[in-house]
Amino acid sequence: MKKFTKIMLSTAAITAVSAAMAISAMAAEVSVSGDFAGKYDTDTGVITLDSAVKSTENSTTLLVVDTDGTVAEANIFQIDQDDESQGFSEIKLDASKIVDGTYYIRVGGDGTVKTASFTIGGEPVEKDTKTVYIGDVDDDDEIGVSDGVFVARYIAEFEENIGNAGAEAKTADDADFVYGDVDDDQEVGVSDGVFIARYIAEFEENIGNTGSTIDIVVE
Ligand SMILES: [Ca+2]
Ligand SMILES: [Ca+2]
Repeated sequence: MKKFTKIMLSTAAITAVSAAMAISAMAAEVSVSGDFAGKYDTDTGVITLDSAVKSTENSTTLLVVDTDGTVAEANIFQIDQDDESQGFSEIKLDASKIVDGTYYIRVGGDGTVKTASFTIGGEPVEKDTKTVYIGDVDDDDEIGVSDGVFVARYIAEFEENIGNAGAEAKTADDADFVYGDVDDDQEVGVSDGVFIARYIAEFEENIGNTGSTIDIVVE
């Protein structure tokens, strides 16, 4: 005898996660991976499994979504009893209640347990950034002689009067940034000094990125 019972329970377990955590605004789709694959759409709250996990004649398969791998009534999102044609492949969460964190999807009940997980966010979305001019190492928002001097002193391994030359930071896109590096090789070397000097002399070629702006994350 076949049953087609599907029970959708509340999202209480998810909402219990600290509301202080930021709701992620990152990529609209997050991949689900583990014993099975799928994706989670952060906009719609729909989890789609690539291959449905099918029940057998005498088993019950549970879909449990939780944040620490435990199974409890409150985090059983779907009970699929022998829906042989579909198994289940899609489930909808309340996207507005999902906060950053790692979620585990556990499918079992027929003697085996399969687990997959997905992670939303992981770090604050809102970062303080400031716009800097590439090559500006004395932090006066322009490229001038002192920047060239500071970079030259940094290259000569002076430790004073070098401004920010050689200091590392992250860009708003999470790329590495080194103050004074205008040829984008992640270090400050002679070519950076030459490019900055050429920029000051108003050359328009062979100046690297000197004078361009970039958004830097403020620690
Ligand atoms: Ca400057
Ligand atoms: Ca460089």
